[in-house]
Amino acid sequence: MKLCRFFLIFLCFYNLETNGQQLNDYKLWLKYEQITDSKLSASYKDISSKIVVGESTPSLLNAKEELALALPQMLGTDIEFLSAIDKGNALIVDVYQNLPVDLKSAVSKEMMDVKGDGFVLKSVKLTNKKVTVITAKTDLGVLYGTFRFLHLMQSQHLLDDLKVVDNPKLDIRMLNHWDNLDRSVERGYAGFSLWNWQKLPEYVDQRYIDYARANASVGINATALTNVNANALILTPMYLEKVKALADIFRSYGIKVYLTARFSAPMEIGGLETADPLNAQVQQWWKDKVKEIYAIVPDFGGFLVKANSEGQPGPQNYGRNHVDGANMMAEAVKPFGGNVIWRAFVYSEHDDTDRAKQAYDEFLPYDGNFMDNVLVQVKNGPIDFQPREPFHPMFGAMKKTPLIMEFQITQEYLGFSTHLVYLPKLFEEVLDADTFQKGEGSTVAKVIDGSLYGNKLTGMAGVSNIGTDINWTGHPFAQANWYGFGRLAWDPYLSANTIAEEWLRATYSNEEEFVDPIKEMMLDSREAIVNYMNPLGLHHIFDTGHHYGPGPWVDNLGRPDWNPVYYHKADSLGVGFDRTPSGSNATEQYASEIAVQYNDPKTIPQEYLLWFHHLPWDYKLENGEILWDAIALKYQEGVDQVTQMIKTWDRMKPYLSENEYKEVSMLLEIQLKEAKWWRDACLLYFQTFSNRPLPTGVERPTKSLEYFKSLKFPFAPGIRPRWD
Ligand code: BDP
Repeated sequence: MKLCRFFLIFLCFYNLETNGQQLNDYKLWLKYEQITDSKLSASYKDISSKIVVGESTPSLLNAKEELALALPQMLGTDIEFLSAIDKGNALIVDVYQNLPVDLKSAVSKEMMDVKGDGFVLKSVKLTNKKVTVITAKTDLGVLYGTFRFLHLMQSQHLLDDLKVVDNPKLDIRMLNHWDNLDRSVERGYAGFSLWNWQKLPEYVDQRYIDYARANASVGINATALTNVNANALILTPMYLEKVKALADIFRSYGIKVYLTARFSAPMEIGGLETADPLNAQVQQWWKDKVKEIYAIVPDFGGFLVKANSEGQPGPQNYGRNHVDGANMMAEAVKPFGGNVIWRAFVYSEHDDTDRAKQAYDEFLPYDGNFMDNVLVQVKNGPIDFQPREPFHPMFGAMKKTPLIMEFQITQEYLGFSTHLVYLPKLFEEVLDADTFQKGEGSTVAKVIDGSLYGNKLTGMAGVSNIGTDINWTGHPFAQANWYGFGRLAWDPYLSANTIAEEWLRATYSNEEEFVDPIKEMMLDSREAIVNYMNPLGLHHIFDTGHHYGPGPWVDNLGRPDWNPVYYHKADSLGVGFDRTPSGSNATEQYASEIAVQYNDPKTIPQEYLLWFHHLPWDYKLENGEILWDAIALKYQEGVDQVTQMIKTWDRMKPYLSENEYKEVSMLLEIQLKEAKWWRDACLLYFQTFSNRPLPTGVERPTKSLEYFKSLKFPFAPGIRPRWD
């Protein structure tokens, strides 16, 4: 029976391979291609052809299945599963407590450093044989260790003398799916939602299993299935049965399911007249609902809540506050060990304070008042997932509340799934940023891993970029953003460089001549998009609603803070948002070390210049350029960087299959076209204020500003559905 399952999985992958590049992309970074280096292959065979795997739990069985899938492909030979170590070398894969005594003592020292679902990989010499041990305190740890072991093989590390101890540094490592029940995905650019609600619970798509495998392979252990702009129906019995089916699949891969809770659910599906969090009936409704959920999904993670934000209902509708709302739900899930993740993405149309300041102003007074199973989820920057933002000032300032980082993996403001942009570079920049809130070295990473203030609950969330596209993420390189998010959620101190290399080796090739230049290309790609979209601290100048393409001229939306003109404030005198004490004074929300540096246009890092300053068009930058020229040259630089990416990719043809080459090559051409569109549209528009010529070196636009303004995209993907 088991063999049969292995065979089916194998067959499934085999078939995919015969069906073209997209199908090969389906396998993500788990391609397990044959090792061609004969020495390495011989050494791998030596240590991993005979395997003993503990079979006591479903997670261990998953580890076994993964080995059964991966090793024959990589080694080009059969492997043998044994029930115990015999005379020869062996790979042993089991929880520590089940290891034979001699192996236990051989790894006991390393095991002392293992925490939670961390693991040990170790080569152990026993008389006349070598045993490679993959072990952990938990079965999930063993599964994580197995994936890491296979990854080391895929990336051709020597495994003869293994000694790895690795622990997850954050507790909750979660994807947030902005998936609607009609299977549209808000800000989704890779097809429809993976969750086929209509066919669930009976029909279990192989995709659910492969999704879980991919997540587990990088340590992602939680998923919020539904959009933060929530539909209360997900909490009804019919949908909960479907949620259960998914949770049952994900469980053995260590993935807990969370749901988004619509605050008004007690009224919409509970028949109550209010959703006031201080109302006893409402409180009881949530308690009963939670009890019902846990009876169906015993390891339910908890609720993710967007309340009183962009029109979503919340406690403020009843004159209550975020603490009242979050604690009411936290009280309900507490007896079951659940969490409430309460989002801090709030800004109000009735408040004319700088939008960048509002979340901090609203949440800081509540610090210390949330229950201990509440985490406040904060976006990486104070506005909204822009190509570059300074880190959110709540990080470091909110000392008594665990903050969970929210990154956006889906590229709402970064070229959808058409542009090659390697996001771990952006994530790393935020995680490494120094908040100075407890002296130098108080990085954002230390805030979210709990080490700065000793918070007990920790986590990182990423808004998913996954959909039904065969290659999962639309752009093959967007897979690296899913991968990289997972790796950083596991260890926020990893470098974007290391992660790019890991991903490239597992996904494409181990040839240095390929890995090195393509890694450079990935690492540069984030700066390229900043340059051709939002250079020097410009932000939120996207076209209305869909955020596809430039719209710096937009000034007609209902709320001032939805209009690009609110953010760039271009006029005949200059451009930029004054957030210093002479303006909105947003800098006061940062530690004084930062405020002092940012308040002065001479000392602020140039990449944040126009985020914090309104400066004259002829303001002289350190390099002698005037601001207008610098903006124009940055736009041009972005376009040039994409041209360079195309050249680099072209040089890589010998290392790629025809299809591999072609799919990225076509996407890069679109990226170049759109980079030029951004450059020309933005420069023509800003030129109406600067009244200056384009500096030498900047290509002249071939279309007029009117042309760019006339472009309309009513069917751009990912638009928020009308019903919410
Ligand atoms: C913005 C998106 C919007 C989301 C919102 C959020 O444009 O679709 O609903 O964030 O995070 O980035 O709640």
